[in-house]
Amino acid sequence: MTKTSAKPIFILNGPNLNLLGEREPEIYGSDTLADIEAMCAKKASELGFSVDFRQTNSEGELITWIQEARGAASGIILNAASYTHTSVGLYDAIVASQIAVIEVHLSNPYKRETFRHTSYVSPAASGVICGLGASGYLMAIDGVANLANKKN
Ligand code: CA2
Repeated sequence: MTKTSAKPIFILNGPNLNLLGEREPEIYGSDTLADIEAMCAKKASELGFSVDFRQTNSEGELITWIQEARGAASGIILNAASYTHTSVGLYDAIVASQIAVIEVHLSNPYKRETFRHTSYVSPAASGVICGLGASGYLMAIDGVANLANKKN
């Protein structure tokens, strides 16, 4: 069923992800963030959703966007990048948003430095996908669509 009236899926990206494709392709792959946005828009449209795809280097802006998503989004896909490992503010915003959040990471933080093994997002998230590169975003779109369809 096509849901042209469905609210957009917010896809929120944190600090330094604007650099994707420029450096560290062995860790993060060679797709740019614009490439990932285009893949996500295509995948979402096949499922009857649109995406609102954003990137910021600011923790406060990420929190403001999570607050905005309540009532305005079908769900959130969140790659909070380094703030994943540091931000109680993000945890509080996700809990307050009462909206499905799927945490995504391109790399597998658990295979990396120990400071990446803690996530302040995971305890508040509906699901977590990591280590699968850009395709993790597409899997997360499936996840948000399933959760949104169950709810409606
Ligand atoms: O694997 C992921 O998606 C991460 O969220 C990426 C974050 C990192 O802090 C997390 O532990 C895991 C870093 C994003 C920085 O992206 C860059 C891309 C190209 C060059 C340099 C940084």
